[in-house]
Amino acid sequence: MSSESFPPLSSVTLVLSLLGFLGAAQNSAAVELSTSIFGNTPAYPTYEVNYFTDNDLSTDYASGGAGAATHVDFQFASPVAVGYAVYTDRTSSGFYNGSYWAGPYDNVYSYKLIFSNEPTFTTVLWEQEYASPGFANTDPSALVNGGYGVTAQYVRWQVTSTEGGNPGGAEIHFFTPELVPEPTVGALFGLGLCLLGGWRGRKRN
Ligand SMILES: [Ca+2]
Repeated sequence: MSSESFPPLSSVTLVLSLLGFLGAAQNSAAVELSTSIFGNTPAYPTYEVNYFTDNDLSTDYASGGAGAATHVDFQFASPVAVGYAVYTDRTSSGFYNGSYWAGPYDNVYSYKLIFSNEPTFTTVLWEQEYASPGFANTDPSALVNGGYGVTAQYVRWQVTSTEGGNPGGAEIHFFTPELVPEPTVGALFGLGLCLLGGWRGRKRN
C-alpha cells in the first residue's frame, strides 16, 4: 500500500502546524498597563513626579539637578508582560510647568528601561538602552525584548545621557506586547510529526 493512500495524516498535521505557526505570528491589540510610581529622584519644585503620568503633554516631571542619575521607579499590581513604552521628553523646560514652551533644555538623549521582580532592582530581568531623538516630542515606541515583552512587576526609567541637569519627561506609559512570543509547543510538535510523516512516506515509495 503506497503512502498516497494515507494523505490525511500529513496533510492535516501540516495544516494544523501552519495554522498554529501563523496564529502565533499574528499581532494582538496592545493594552495600556496601569502603573504606580514608588520611587524617583527628587523633583525640581513644581515639577513633581506625578506630572510624568498625568496624561497631559504640557506638564513635566523634572529632576532637581540629578542629571544622568535621574530615575523613576514604576510598579504593576503583579508581574505582567510589558511589550513597549511610549516616552515624551519634557515640553515645558525653560518656562513654567504646563507652558508647553517646547525648548531643547534638559533634553534626554538616551535612557534605559530596567525590569525586575524586586523593588530594589537587585536582580535585573532585562534592561535595554533607548535613544531619545529630538526634543519636546514623543519618541517612537521603545520595544521591550523586540516587542515580545518581558514579564516583571517593577520597571525603572533611568536617564543615561541628557543635555542639562534637570531631565525628566512630560509622559511615559507602558503597554502589553503587540506580538505573541513564540510558536506553541503543540504547533512545533505537529510540524515535527508532519515532517516525520513526509519523510516516512517518501521512504516507502
Ligand atoms: Ca504630563
